[in-house]
Amino acid sequence: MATKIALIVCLCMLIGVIESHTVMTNIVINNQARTDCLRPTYPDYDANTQMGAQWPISSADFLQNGLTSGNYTCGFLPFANQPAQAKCNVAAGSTVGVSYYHGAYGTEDPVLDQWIARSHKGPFIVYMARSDTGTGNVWFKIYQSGKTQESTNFNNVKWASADTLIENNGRFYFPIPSDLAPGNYLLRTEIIAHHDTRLYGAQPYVRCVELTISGDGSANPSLTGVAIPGTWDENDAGIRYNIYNDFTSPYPFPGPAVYEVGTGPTTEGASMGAAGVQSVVVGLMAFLLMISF
Ligand SMILES: [Cu+2]
Repeated sequence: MATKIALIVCLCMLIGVIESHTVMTNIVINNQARTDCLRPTYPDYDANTQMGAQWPISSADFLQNGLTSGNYTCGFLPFANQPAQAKCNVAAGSTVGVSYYHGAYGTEDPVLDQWIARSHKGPFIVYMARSDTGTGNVWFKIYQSGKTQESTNFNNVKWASADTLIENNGRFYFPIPSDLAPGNYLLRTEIIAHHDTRLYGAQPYVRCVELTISGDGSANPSLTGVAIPGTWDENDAGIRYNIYNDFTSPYPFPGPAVYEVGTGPTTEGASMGAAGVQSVVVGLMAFLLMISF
């Protein structure tokens, strides 16, 4: 009996180790943590598939779902293309947070590693798309953070993940562009953990949130957006980056440049700005003057 119990305990610990990565668990808007506008993901642990919510969408030991699969858009299918229970209202220009959870798994520090294991070094990147599905050339990057402290000593180099995330008690904060046209958007968060470069370069942790943006902006950067997947793959320099060998060189972020407020294309047929209305009125008056002579 004692050996049976010992065996069960041992198996549970093994499952814990297998599952020990991280997952985004909520979005913090106006100091309120919301879970209802997150796209679904795996249940915490699925015994049938031996998969869990905390799995990266690809890794050295999970090759079949790479950065060219539909899983890369918002996370594991079929979960991640199911609608969220609700959309979260966010004012353009406001700062939001997202939280991660790991649990006291494995042999690393159970307190400090409750959000993510400290080994999981890499960037944190956020995209948005004015889209319900995230398919097509719709994604634009709104935020990225790579190395947060440079050093020629590996032990003193800090990364957004896991160093800054752990320092911030499991949360990243970033601003929503202030000039976005109001409407429904997907927000896509991605941690790319670079601790395991053996086969596949990286472990991306991806999840999407459904937002309704409010404000009086008119920018629609999705008009010049990129496809995810499809714009880069597992051979991208930012995926292949080796944190142990390359840490003194700049981190080459995958994907496009971060969207700069004020530079975006505006929504076709969107409300005309005051200057636009003025020029139409002036033009019409000139035309009436012309035909009256
Ligand atoms: Cu991991």
